[in-house]
Amino acid sequence: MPVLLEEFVAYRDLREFVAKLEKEGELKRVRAEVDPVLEITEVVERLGREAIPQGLKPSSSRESNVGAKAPTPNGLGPALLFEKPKGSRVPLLINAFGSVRRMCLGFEVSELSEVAERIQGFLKMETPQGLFDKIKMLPKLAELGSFFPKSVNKGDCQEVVRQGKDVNLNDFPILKCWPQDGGRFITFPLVFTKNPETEKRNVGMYRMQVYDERTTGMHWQTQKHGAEHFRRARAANPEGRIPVSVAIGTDPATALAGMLPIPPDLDEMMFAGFLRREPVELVKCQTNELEVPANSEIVLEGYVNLNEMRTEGPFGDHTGFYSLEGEYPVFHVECVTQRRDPIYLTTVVGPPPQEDYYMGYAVERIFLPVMRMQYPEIVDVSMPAEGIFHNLMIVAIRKSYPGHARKIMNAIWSLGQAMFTKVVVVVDHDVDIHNHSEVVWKALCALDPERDVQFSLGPMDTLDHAARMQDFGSKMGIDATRKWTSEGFTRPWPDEIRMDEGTKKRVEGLWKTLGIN
Ligand SMILES: Cc1cc2nc3c(=O)[nH]c(=O)nc-3n(C[C@H](O)[C@H](O)[C@H](O)COP(=O)(O)O)c2cc1C
Ligand SMILES: [Mn+2]
Repeated sequence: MPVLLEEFVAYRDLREFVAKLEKEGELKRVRAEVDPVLEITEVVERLGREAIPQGLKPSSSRESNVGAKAPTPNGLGPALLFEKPKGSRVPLLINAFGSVRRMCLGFEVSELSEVAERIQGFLKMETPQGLFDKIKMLPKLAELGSFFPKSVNKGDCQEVVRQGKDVNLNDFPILKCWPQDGGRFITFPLVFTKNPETEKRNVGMYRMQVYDERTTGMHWQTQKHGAEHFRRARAANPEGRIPVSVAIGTDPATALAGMLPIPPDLDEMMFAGFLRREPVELVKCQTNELEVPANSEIVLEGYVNLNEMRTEGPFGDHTGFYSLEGEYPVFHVECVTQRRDPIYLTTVVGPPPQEDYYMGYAVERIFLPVMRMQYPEIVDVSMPAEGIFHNLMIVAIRKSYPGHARKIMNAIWSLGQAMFTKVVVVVDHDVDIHNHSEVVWKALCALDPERDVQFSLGPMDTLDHAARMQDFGSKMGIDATRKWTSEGFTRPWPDEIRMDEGTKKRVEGLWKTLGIN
């Protein structure tokens, strides 16, 4: 077993994480009044602009890329706790996960690969079947470490309860992020629903546009699990409604579980328990049957009508462009429960890199071993920030047979949310894929475009504004591996230029005598 469970004490809640960040010099308090309408975004942007050139510097390592680390992103500056957001008495936390270090602090590991190793350790316990079987084995891990969520009777998230007319979302410092945004958006929610057929819980992070004191949009995109729950319930009873609850601000592992690309009907709260190495405590909502993390700062309880849609957006998105208006379901808030002194957790998405790049990077590192269990030929993957997750995935493989690179492209397009990947570039195992200059150089050198580019059609990210239709379009795979005789390439493939060690050593010995520097 790679990790001793006793070594860890999970964060109780968000404020314990805030205290940790502060202790580690990773958080700044802003005592001046700043407006959640645009100004907070600009403060965060400014931090990012100052930090980026360093933050995204690629590793220059030319050594083995197996188990390669982060492109040493130092992040986008510190986490910020705005103590006096204009127009609200609730402090606002942002950029809490805006660096690899803070992601590690969130998961209580010194490197993200430790999380990956824990998963790998568990996955190795049984004969591999399919990828999904493996992920579904996670409940078995729960038997080992009892990571299943625990129901409790009381939660700090219910210290204050407001219902009906007392509900007012304007109590909270909800951001309007960008000038052309359709309004204020809750950007870091955990949206709880139940599969109406299996009763299984889902938790997704879906942004919510505030329409008025008690109504928001519910932007679950069509391929997401919340949207599937909605469709199934509507098919059974088009005039009905489904209960929905939204938790804002929990301990870090739980807060991040909402964005994890795990299979349908696998409980994100169980996965959160696995990540934090302690079960998530859930408390029953006051006005509907759902359960939410007892340690939440704020909970919105309510329902979504199955026959009601409303225009949502535009919204300055993680593509760096505004996603256009669209028709989405509407969330009616019937009850707000909260702590006496809640912290409002939020984030800004926008031109890359933003805080969500670091969240996505953690997902990339954590799920690599899961991919490698099914496809051991995959040595490593990299999703550059500029590729905004779904536009570009670089995959290094140990190539074993003709057409191997194309098999991997098709694998990526069939793998959970990796199905959205617009461009897959497959390179040989000896390319340092975290060094994007090296990838551009070597991939282009390995290419005969007509021969090596392959197109496919399938589901696309809703946010892809260039696709021929919303949610459907083409993908491109680039086989940038060395071509083999067995693939029809008959000329010899040249060696890469490298100086020999003897000469390097001799010049090293001579260096000082050369008078160059
Ligand atoms: C900051 C942030 C905002 C997001 N906003 C949305 C959103 O508005 N709609 C959506 O469908 N997915 C959004 N996502 C991605 C989902 O959270 C992610 O795809 C998740 O796996 C969905 O959960 P599900 O697989 O249970 O549906 C967002 C992710 C992050 C990190
Ligand atoms: Mn899910």
